[in-house]
Formats: sequence, structure tokens, C-alpha cells
Amino acid sequence: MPVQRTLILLKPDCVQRGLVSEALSRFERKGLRIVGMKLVKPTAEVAGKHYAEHSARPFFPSLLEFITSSPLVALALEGDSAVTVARNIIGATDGRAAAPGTIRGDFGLSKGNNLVHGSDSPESAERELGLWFPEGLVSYQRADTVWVETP
Ligand code: IDP
Ligand code: MG
Repeated sequence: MPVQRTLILLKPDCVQRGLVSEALSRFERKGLRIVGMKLVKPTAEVAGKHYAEHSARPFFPSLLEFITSSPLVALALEGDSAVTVARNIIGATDGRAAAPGTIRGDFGLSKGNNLVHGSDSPESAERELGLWFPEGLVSYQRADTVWVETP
């Protein structure tokens, strides 16, 4: 079981709707370690690089406007299979289709304003973590890891 790191963004709608603690608690209680966390109002440059793969899509301008409109919380999470585990907690892109029990499924009715971003692969995570946390991350063991990360 590979220990992975993943980049999570609690997007501007998550902050504005007062859902930061709700979203964060789901990752935290699952057993993922917080190894980086900060409130940022991203520049257009960082936002554009983050979503570069979508630059040709019609929703790209509104996506950049949304993600830079208000502060977001950038998180680096670490744990067993963290990339997939976090994506499962987040749910499908469109809140209307996302399964109940996921963050988007429980709190979202939008495809654009969908509350949370999670890296889609270990390679994406490495790139995105470098973009949002150029200063690096914090390494430590959580006290419950021995109880949580057991086969
Ligand atoms: P993901 O966040 O579930 O990986 P992607 O398809 O990678 O979804 O899209 C990146 C982000 O772009 C989404 O989270 C959402 O905020 C926005 N987005 C995706 N598709 C649409 C759309 O059709 N209209 C508006 N915004 C969209
Ligand atoms: Mg994606």
C-alpha cells in the first residue's frame, strides 16, 4: 500500500459557505495526515497553471475567475493511497450527480462551484503540490497511524 501525497483545494465556494471545517474533517477523520495547509487568494498565474489541462475548454475563463475570486484553502494530505482515497471522499465532478456521502454529493448542486479539488494521479499531485507549496511540506507521523494504516 503506497503512501502518497495529494493536493486538495477547498475552493472559494467552500470557504464562503462556511464548509471548510466540514470538508477538512472528512479527510482528517479518514486518517489522512495534513502535511501542508494555508489560506490563499491565488494569482491568475498559479490558477492558470493549476488548471492548464483545461485551457482550451469553454468554461476555462469562468473557472479561473471563480478560483481567483476569493480565498481558498490549499491542503497537502498524506497517507495510504491518498490520491484515490481523497477523490472518493470528494465525489463526482457535478454535485447533482455525486453520490451522497461524498462532499460534493452532500453539499453541491453545481459542476463549476463544486467545493473541493483533489489531484487525479500521483503525477498530478507532484506537479500541483510543487505549484501550491513551493516552500515544501511538513513530515511527521500522526499518533494514530499505527492503528489506521494497517493491512
Ligand atoms: P474534477 O475537479 O472532478 O477533476 P475536471 O473535469 O478536472 O473535474 O474539471 C476541473 C474543474 O473545472 C471542476 O472541478 C469544475 O470546477 C470545473 N468544471 C469542469 N467541467 C465544467 C463545466 O462543464 N462547467 C463549468 N465548470 C466545469
Ligand atoms: Mg480534474
